Amino acid sequence: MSGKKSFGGSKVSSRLISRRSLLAGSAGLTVAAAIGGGRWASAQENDSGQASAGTQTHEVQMVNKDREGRPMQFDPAYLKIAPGDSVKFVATDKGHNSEPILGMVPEGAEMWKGKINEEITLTFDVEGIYGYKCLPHFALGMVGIIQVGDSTENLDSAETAKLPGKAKPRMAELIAQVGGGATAPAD
Ligand SMILES: [Cu+2]
Repeated sequence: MSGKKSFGGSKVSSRLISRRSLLAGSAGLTVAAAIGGGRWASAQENDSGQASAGTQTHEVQMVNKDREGRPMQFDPAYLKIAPGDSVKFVATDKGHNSEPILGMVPEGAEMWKGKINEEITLTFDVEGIYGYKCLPHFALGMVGIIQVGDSTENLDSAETAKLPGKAKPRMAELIAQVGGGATAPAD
């Protein structure tokens, strides 16, 4: 099997062989180097192709008013990403931060705590639902959800987290957007 594969490969490089054998006497060694080089090149193409189609960095803006006119928001407040993707919290407006809501992150996930005005980039490897907040504007409804992958395993426990003031109805809106979760009809 592998012998036949090599023949296929050498067909392509046979032109290289003859050209090189004109230049250099040691044709055998040159051939091996040429084939090896070709394989490395194609392997590199595959690697870079996977990288560009794979992990992405998404942006969440921290704003005083979102695109729909809500005051003190993350935008987008609901974001679905693939495991291994990153999220950058952008300090578009001043006075905001990003940190998880206790009880609203998957088991085994790393926690984070952004400082006020701090732009942080986080990589999410553990699948599940991540509820997070801006600490100064938590009760004003400045909360968000990042869904990593398709797992909704911790959705039920996330739904039972106690949230202050406007965070509660806002989070309910976002939970309704979670893919794979039960979407409650609007009142
Ligand atoms: Cu805020």
